[in-house]
Amino acid sequence: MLPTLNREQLMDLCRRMFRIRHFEEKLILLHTEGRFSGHYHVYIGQEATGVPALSCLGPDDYLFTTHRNHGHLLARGADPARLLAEILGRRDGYNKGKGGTFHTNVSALGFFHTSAVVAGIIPLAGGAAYAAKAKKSGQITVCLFGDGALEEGAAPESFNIASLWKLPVLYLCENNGKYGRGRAVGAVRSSTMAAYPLTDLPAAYKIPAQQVDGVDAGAVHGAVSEAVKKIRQGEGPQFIEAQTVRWPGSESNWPVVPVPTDVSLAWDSSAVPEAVKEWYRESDPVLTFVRELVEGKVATREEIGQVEEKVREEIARAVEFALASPYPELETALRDVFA
Ligand SMILES: Cc1ncc(C[n+]2csc(CCOP(=O)(O)OP(=O)(O)O)c2C)c(N)n1
Ligand SMILES: [Mg+2]
Repeated sequence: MLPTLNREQLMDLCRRMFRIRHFEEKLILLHTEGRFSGHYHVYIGQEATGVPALSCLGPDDYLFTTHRNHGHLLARGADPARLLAEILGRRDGYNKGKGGTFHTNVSALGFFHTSAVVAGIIPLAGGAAYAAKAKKSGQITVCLFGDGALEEGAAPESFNIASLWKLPVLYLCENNGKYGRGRAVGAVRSSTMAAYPLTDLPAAYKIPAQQVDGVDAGAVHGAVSEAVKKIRQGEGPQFIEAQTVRWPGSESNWPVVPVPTDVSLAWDSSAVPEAVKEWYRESDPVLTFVRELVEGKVATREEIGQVEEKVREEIARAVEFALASPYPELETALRDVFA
């Protein structure tokens, strides 16, 4: 389902989804070429959650994100060149190369903190929401985390206080189904939680909680815009579990691209290896969105192809920029860091 937005807005969502997909695929390539080392996580397969969800926010709202932050930052408008430079540990990165993939943060876009400590941001998001409420600033906070974060004690403790104090915070839990398959909303899918569906946990703290198909941009946009409206009206915290299907390229410890994304895969999947065809046909959020744009007569295949081409060029420029950026100088190692 397409979000209820005008053509220009829908094409903007399309552009941002392509930007995430091509950025991440290029990043994987750079890693296999040995251009950077260490562990990293990509947002492929969750584009139809982050992009429409963050489009519902105002420019002053606060965000918190995790080890899977690249997609959230790009969805919010981060410059792919500076983001890539950061991930590669370069001086021109958003955090002068000191945050890296796990802690890239863009405060100018409202991101307060990025943390690879699973659930570490959930109490911090409560603090930001409390501050906004105390200052009556009207800002809301969006806390983006994975299903695994609910296993941590920090989650229920934060839900309790957020509910008691009616804090203006949206908990957007992206359940990428590490141990589950299929995407029927309401199906029993959890990570290693004894509480399921996952919405039972916030619901126990009287936080309105719902599940949504995270591959369906329209469903995500509808649920998030409704939740944001309620939070702004002073109704307190809201919880959304967006269910996506894990990208087959993320099955092993190190991401691998089974087939490079090209818009043509939306209509012809013959180039996709048989073993992963089902995901690309049924669960790829970018290809699903593109098909909906064409079926809904929002854009032609050619027009969407042109958007993708521009994104490819932009990502190629980002790679050039990031690789040309020097590493930080040794004597700056202790600057801008907390100790
Ligand atoms: C407190 C803590 N425990 C364990 C880890 C190791 N760890 C990194 S990612 C991850 C899985 C997180 O799952 P989820 O929150 O569902 O995010 P996903 O990677 O599936 O998007 C774990 C356990 C960590 N980073 N922090
Ligand atoms: Mg997960």
